Amino acid sequence: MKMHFLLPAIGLAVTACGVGSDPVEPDAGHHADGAMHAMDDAMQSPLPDDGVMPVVDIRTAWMRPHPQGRDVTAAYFQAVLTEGHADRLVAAQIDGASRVEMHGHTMDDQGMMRMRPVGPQDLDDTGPLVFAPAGLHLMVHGLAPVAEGDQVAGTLVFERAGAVPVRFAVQPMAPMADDEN
Ligand SMILES: [Cu+2]
Repeated sequence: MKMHFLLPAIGLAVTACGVGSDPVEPDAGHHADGAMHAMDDAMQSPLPDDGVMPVVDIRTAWMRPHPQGRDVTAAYFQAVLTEGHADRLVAAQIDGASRVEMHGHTMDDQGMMRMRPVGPQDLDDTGPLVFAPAGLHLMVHGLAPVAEGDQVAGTLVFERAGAVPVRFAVQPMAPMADDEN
């Protein structure tokens, strides 16, 4: 179930992560509270269990270089079920980062795109779960600055498939092989 709460207390103008040239929100400390996560978590329905243990393949994982003087950046990937039919991304970790949040974008009543923390994200066998600019993204806090050409290791944690290692290639633009549908 998707929820579309607005967060006036958090409210930040976006350009946010990846929409404009500045990939990072203007106020990196804007959502220290975890209230949103708790609400989303409470609404999760159980995954269908068909007896097939899901296997998740992570593709086109990349991360933007840090903007000058900032310690927040955004990371993207696609998660594909190569076995099984349903799973759920529940958390993300990135080596060296102090905090990684899953964010989405939503339109406010003035037509402004705003980003907000989101809860666990379901994936199924009909297509990839896509984290991409202007959509879902990982907000990466406290990582030592990365530059184009760097590789950053992390872990995506799925409810059933468990911890899946991922390696993010640092680059300013989405990979060309990106087959976003
Ligand atoms: Cu964000």
